[in-house]
Amino acid sequence: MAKLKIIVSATSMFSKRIQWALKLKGLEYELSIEDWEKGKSELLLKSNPVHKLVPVLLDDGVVVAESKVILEYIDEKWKGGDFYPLLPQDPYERAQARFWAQFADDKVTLTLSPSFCFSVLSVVSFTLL
Ligand SMILES: N[C@@H](CCC(=O)N[C@@H](CS)C(=O)NCC(=O)O)C(=O)O
Repeated sequence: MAKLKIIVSATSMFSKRIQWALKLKGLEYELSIEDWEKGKSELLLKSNPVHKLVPVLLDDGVVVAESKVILEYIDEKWKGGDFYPLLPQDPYERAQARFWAQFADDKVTLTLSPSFCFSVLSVVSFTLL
């Protein structure tokens, strides 16, 4: 299997949650780090033409964008056995996890300073994972 690649930027909290998820699953990956000062890379523009945002996951010929979509893809593709489940099994608990993940994206990231926001989203995402 080709190694997973994620397109990220160094300070992106949305990118970090993908890195944590892959680590929790025990999957190896390589990073393609955007340098915003140089503009967006051809790889990013080609891989996420709709939003042109990081993170993007490249998995053996398929491309997945949007961090929560990527998390669900990872959780559904690498499940069972020794793979750590990112979402709880119980439907209500899954709904709660999704609710707070959405809350973090919609509210916390918009209303707090970038550094504090990063800390809060880190805690929230990690709790959910
Ligand atoms: N809803 C997206 C948000 C992604 C996002 O905002 N990415 C930022 C970095 S944290 C980005 O790529 N910014 C570059 C830009 O705004 O042009 C997700 O969850 O993946």
